[in-house]
Amino acid sequence: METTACILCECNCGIEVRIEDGHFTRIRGDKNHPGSKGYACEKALRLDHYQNSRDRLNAPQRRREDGTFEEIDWDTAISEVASKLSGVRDAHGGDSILYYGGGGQGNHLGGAYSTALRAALGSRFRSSALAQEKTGEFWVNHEMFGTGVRGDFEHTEVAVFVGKNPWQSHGIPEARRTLKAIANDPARSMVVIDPRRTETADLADYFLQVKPGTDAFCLATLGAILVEENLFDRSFIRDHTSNSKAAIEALRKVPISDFAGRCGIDEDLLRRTARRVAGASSVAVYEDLGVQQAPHSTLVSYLEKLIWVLTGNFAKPGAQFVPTVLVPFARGNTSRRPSPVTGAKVIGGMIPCNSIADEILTDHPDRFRAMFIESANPVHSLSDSRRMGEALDELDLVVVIDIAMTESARHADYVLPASSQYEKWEATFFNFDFPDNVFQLRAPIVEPLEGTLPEPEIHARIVRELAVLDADLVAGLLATAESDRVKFATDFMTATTADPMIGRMAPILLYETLGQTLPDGAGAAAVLWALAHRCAMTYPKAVGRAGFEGDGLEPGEALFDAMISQRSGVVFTRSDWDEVWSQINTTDGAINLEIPVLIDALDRLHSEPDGLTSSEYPFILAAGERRSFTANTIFRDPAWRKRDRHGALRISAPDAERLGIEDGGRVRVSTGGGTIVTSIEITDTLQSGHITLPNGFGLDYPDQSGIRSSTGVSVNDLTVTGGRFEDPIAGTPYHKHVPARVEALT
Ligand SMILES: Nc1nc2c(c(=O)[nH]1)N[C@H]1C(S)=C(S)[C@@H](COP(=O)(O)OP(=O)(O)OC[C@H]3O[C@@H](n4cnc5c(=O)[nH]c(N)nc54)[C@H](O)[C@@H]3O)O[C@H]1N2
Ligand SMILES: Nc1nc2c(c(=O)[nH]1)N[C@H]1C(S)=C(S)[C@@H](COP(=O)(O)OP(=O)(O)OC[C@H]3O[C@@H](n4cnc5c(=O)[nH]c(N)nc54)[C@H](O)[C@@H]3O)O[C@H]1N2
Ligand code: SF4
Ligand SMILES: [Mo]
Repeated sequence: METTACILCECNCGIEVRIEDGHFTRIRGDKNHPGSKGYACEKALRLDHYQNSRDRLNAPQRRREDGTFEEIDWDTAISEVASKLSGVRDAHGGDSILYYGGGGQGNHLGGAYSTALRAALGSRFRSSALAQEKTGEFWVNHEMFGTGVRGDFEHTEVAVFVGKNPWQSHGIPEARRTLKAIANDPARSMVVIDPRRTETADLADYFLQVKPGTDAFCLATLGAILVEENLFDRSFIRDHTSNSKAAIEALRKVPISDFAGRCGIDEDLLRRTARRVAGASSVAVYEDLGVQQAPHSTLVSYLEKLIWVLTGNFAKPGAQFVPTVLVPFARGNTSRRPSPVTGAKVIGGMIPCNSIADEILTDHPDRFRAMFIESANPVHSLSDSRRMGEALDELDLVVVIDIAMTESARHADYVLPASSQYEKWEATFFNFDFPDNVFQLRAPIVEPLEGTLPEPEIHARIVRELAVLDADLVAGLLATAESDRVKFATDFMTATTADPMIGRMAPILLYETLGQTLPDGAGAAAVLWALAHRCAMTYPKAVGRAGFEGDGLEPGEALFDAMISQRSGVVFTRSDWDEVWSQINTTDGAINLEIPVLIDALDRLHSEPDGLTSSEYPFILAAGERRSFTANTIFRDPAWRKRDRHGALRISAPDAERLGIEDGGRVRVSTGGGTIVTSIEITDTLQSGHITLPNGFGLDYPDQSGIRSSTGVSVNDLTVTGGRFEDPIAGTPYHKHVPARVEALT
C-alpha cells in the first residue's frame, strides 16, 4: 500500500492506496496519520475516478485563430507564455495580470511557487474561491483577533454549526465520528442553525430551522438574550476584551420577539439555546457557506463570534483557538489599494470573485488584460458563469494550468497540463489541528502521465525564461546547498534580505538551488525549508514540544527533515492552551468587540424589509449544496457517483404537490441569471419555498468514443451578481439565496 492523502476536502485525511496496473484498487484510512488517525469517509474510496479520468491533458494546448486547440511542445509553450506575459506587463503594467486560484482542496505547493512568478511579472492582484466564501469571516477575524481562529470540536461541550453541514462537508477532524460522539453523550449538546433539516441537524439537540437568509436576525436574538438575561461572562469581557460597550448596547436594543419571528424560530427555543451556550464549560462554533454565501454574511460572522466571545469561549479546551500556521493564507487585512476598476475592498490580498468580470468587461484603462488561472475552474465556479466566460474571451491573454480541459481552459490561449496530485510531490496548508498540528508532504505514488509537469516546475521554467534571477547567484547557492546546508542557510538569507526582489523570488530560488539537492526528485519541497524555519522562529516553544529542538537554525532544519521524510505526516507544533492568548494580534492584545460598520448594519436590521423573493421569483434556491456525491469539480467523471447521479433539485412535498410534480418529475428553474431544466427529489427536510441544487455538477466529460456531454446542472448558470446579491462589505455572493421560479414540465 502507498501512503498519501485524500484530496477531496480540506481535511486531507491520510490514506493508504493499493495500486494495480495504475489503478487505485483499494483505499483505506492511514492509521499512522497523526491528524486523521485512520479515519476516511466513503468519498475517498472513489479516488481512482480522479487519477484515471478520461479527461486528462497530456500536452500543452495553444488556441488557434478559429478557437480550436493544437498541441505544442513544452519548450514552445513556456517561451510563448513567458513572452506574452511579459508583453502584457510591458504594455499595461504587471497590475493588469490577475492571478486566480493556486490550489484546490488537496494541492497548494504550486501556489507557493506562483508567488515568485507573480513577483517576476510585477502582478499584484489575485483572487481565489476564498473570495467567494471566506473573506468576510477573515476580515471579521482580523478586526476582532488580528488572526484566524478555529473551534475545538473534539473536546467541546456544546458544538454550534451555523450554515454548515459537516456530516456531508466534513471540515472538522474525523467529522462523522466527532458528530456521533457529541450526539451520543448526554452531557454534550449540538446546536444547528440551518433552514434545511440536514444529516447534521438530525443529530442536533437544538435545531434552529431558520427561514433562509435570516441568520442575522437569529444570531442577533441569541446575542440579545445573553445580554437581557445577563448570561454573558463579565469577568472574561473585562479581562480579555476591549470596546465591548457599543456591541452590548446594540444587542440590548434588539427586539427579541420581533426578530425571533423574522427568522421563524420559537422564542422559547432561542432562549433555551442561549442558556445552554452560556452555561457550558466550552463552546465551539463553525460557520460556513450557508451563512457566508447568504444575506448579511459579514454581519453574521461578527454576531456568531460575539456570541462565543461574550460567553468566554476562547483559549480553553473545547473552545476557540488560534491555529499555528505554515502559510498565513487566511488573512483578513484589507489592502490600501482597492480593486482597480470597481474599487472593491481587497481582503487578504484577494479581489472579490464577484467583481472579476466587471474588472475586465469595461473600457477602464486599468482593467485586467490577462489572467493566469491555476488549479481552479472559475468559468464553472463563479457566479454567472456565462459572463465569466465572456470576460475571459475579452482578455489579451489567458493561461490555465490544470489536469483537464475544463470549462475555463476552453477560454484559454494556453493550457498547461499538470501532473495529477498522485503523480507529484504535493501538500496543503490546511493545517488547523490543535494542540497537535499536522503537516503532510505527499510523495508521488504513480508515474506521471507523459507530457505533464508539476506546477513548481512549470513556474520555474517560466521564471527561467523571464531571466529574472541572476545565474551566478543561482549557481553559487546551488553549490553551497550541495556541500553545506548551514552555510546555505546564511547565504540564502543574506541574498533574500539584501534585495527585496530576490526576497520575493525566494520560492523559485529555493527550488532552483536547495530543491535540486533533495532526494527522490522532491525539488517541489524546497519551499518548505523556508516555511519550516519561519515556523520554528514564530512558535519556538510549540515546535520544540513537537520534538524539534536545538540552537539557532537546528529546530528549523530538523523540522524540514521530518517534513520531507515522514510519509504519513508530521506533528510540527504541539501547542499549549496557555499560549493561545499570545497569538492574539490586536494592538492591545485583547479581543476587539467593536466593528463600527457592522454595529451600524445590526442597527439597520430593525428597519429592513422582508427578503428578496417576489411574485416573479417566489422560491429561494440554495445553489450549491454539499451532498454525499459532490466534491467541488475535482472529479470530472460522473461515474464516480453511486446515487443522485444527476443532482436532483430538492423541493418540499407541499411545494411539489402545489406544482403538480411527482418525485423524479421534471421542472424548469428560472432565476435572474438563467434557466435550467432538471428532475426533482421530494424531501421532508426542506421548508416550503426553499429549493436546493448540488455543487460540482454540469461538467462536460467524454464517453468511451470521445463524445462530450455533461451531467446535471451547472449551478452558476443560475446565480447572479450585483449589489442586491452580494455582501456589501466583502462582496461575497449570495449563492445560497437566489430568488427563483419553478415550473412543472409535462
Ligand atoms: N461532500 C462534499 N464535501 C465538501 C465539498 C463538496 O463539494 N462536497 N466542498 C468543500 C468546500 S470547498 C467547502 S467550502 C465546504 C462547504 O461546506 P458547507 O458550508 O457545510 O456546505 P453547503 O452544503 O454548501 O452549505 C451548508 C449548509 O448551509 C445551509 N444553508 C443554506 N441556506 C442557508 C441559510 O440561509 N442559513 C443557514 N444558516 N444555512 C443555510 C444548507 O442547507 C447546508 O446545509 O465543503 C467542503 N466539503
Ligand atoms: N453556486 C455556487 N458556486 C460555488 C459554490 C457554491 O456552493 N455554490 N462553492 C464555491 C466554493 S466554496 C469553492 S471552494 C469553489 C470551488 O471551485 P474552484 O475554485 O474552481 O475549485 P475546484 O472545483 O476545487 O476545481 C479545482 C480545479 O483543479 C483541477 N485540478 C485537480 N488536480 C489538479 C492539480 O494537481 N493541478 C492543477 N493545476 N489542477 C488540478 C481540477 O481539474 C479543477 O479544474 O466553488 C465555489 N462556487
Ligand atoms: S473527510 Fe474529506 S479528506 Fe477525509 S476522506 Fe472524506 S472527503 Fe477525503
Ligand atoms: Mo470552498
